[in-house]
Amino acid sequence: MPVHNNDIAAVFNQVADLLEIKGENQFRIRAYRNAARTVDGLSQSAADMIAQGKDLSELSGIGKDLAGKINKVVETGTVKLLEDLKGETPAELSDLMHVSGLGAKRVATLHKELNVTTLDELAQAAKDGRIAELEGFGAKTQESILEEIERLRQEKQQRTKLAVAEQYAEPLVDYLKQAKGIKEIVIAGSYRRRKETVRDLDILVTCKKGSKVMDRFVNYDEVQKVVSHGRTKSTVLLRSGLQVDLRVVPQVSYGSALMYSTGSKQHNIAVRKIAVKKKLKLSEYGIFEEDERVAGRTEQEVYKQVGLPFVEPELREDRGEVEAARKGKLPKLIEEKDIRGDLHVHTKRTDGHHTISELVEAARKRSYDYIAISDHSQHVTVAGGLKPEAVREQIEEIDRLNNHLKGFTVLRAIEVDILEDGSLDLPDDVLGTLDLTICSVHSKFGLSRGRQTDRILKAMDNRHFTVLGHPTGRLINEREPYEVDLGKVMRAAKDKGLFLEVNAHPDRLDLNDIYCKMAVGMGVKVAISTDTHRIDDLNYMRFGVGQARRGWLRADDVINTRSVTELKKLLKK
Ligand code: DGT
Ligand code: CA
Ligand code: CA
Ligand code: ZN
Repeated sequence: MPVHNNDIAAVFNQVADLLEIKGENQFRIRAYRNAARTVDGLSQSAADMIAQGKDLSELSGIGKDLAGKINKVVETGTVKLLEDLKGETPAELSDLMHVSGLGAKRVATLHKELNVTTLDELAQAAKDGRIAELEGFGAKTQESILEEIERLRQEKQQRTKLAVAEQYAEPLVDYLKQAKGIKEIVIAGSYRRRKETVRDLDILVTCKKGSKVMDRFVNYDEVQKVVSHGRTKSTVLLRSGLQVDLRVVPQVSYGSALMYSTGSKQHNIAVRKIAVKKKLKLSEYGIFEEDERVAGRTEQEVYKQVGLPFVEPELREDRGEVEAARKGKLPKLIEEKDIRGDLHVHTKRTDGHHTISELVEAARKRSYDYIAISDHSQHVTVAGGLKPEAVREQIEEIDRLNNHLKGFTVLRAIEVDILEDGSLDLPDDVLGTLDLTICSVHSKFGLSRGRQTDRILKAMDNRHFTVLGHPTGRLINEREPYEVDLGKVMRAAKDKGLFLEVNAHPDRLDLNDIYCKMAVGMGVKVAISTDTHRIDDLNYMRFGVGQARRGWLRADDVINTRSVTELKKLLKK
């Protein structure tokens, strides 16, 4: 099994947790935490970097010793230090550190005094009333520990896909907007950063004095449980299981509160560091110079005060955006209105639900200039994949349609399977009549990393290959990506002038944000496509664009921002 960056980060975080429980030196602990974060934020797999002979000690916060440890984790899945620590301190104790309100000291005490090692034992000890009796704990702490464990258990269940969260968020916001005296209302947090999944919704409101927005919130029909109800801050659980936080802030703090609750936490910390250097204090309440508020009404104002241009929410992940902002090198991100057409659309002929004409009409309503009809190829029998003869019929239909259409083009395409041996699922003479091909893996997900990569590379040798469809095959919360070396794939795409898809379907979002950033870094262009099966699916474009923005993509990095003439030139290369 190849070792992923988050596995390496998990090893370092666990080392840090166990060192902390042991009461070790703070600097040493912080070094491991920083290393975990650095590795987690890499836009490339550390294992790949090592394989390419790169020196990891050149990464910020990674010295020779840590670089050596990363090597060990890649080789063996762990490091000796962690195994030694586990010999002295039960590894499960690091889970307890995630119960908020329990720092390392308290975890150590609970272990020593009550022999608690797991979350279950902790819950039992709390239920028995044994925690309240410990010195420095008390009944209140005991109660909040129980609540925290319950919350953690729920959190461990899945994060909510962004598209699903939207379905709950939009009606709620419409409902809140009807409260008297409301001024601004915005959903901040990971939702505003357009992260593919969210844990909860963080809503921010400004309103006139005496507004009843908070009461309105806790009395919403869909509320299953009011977790807390305060004057400026409340939390509810919706029937869907989604948690929602609502905060009311004064207008003078709106910008700083918005920035704070948009996050990410790491981005906020990075910006705050810059503020501190300028002798400014940045908090959710505003920017203060010697206790005098100098900014806070708008986010623009807050960034400006610390000497930065506005940073788009999708970039706020502490993946280099603060540094880029400082140097005036933030990318001008792609916007949905830059998109001129959709390059992955299915019809009734396979598993879609509409005719080409219906799809054309819907695409024209979105002011597109073109769509590519890309039904499945024969290998996908469950979807009624097309045999060569059926592809020819479809091409004739497309050509006839194009003769009548003015100012709109239907492109001839196919979503052709990449077979196990790397060949494409249709003969060259058929593929040669198309404007583009979306080449996808739909079978044999379990191949080893080497074989899966070779399979795709071989497919890319076919001169009719244009776009690699949903490049990792993952389904969010449902199916892990297959093992593939996308670094190699992208290098081949770059060499041959081929493209990767950002599949905008909210269950896929594949390429993800990290891989989008990797593509930009390597100069590989992408197509953002919806994989439409029903007409409404064309609206998924916004999720693809959101993911692309999180991956630092500009309009120029995306081929379907081109006019049809320019696009055809790119496809011919
Ligand atoms: P999620 O909910 O896991 O999908 O991700 P977020 O980013 O929405 O996280 P959440 O809901 O826990 O917190 C919302 C924002 O509040 C977060 O993005 C940044 C801010 N925030 C939360 N805790 C802290 C903190 O301890 N320090 C700072 N600076 N900001 C925080
Ligand atoms: Ca959140
Ligand atoms: Ca929250
Ligand atoms: Zn597909």
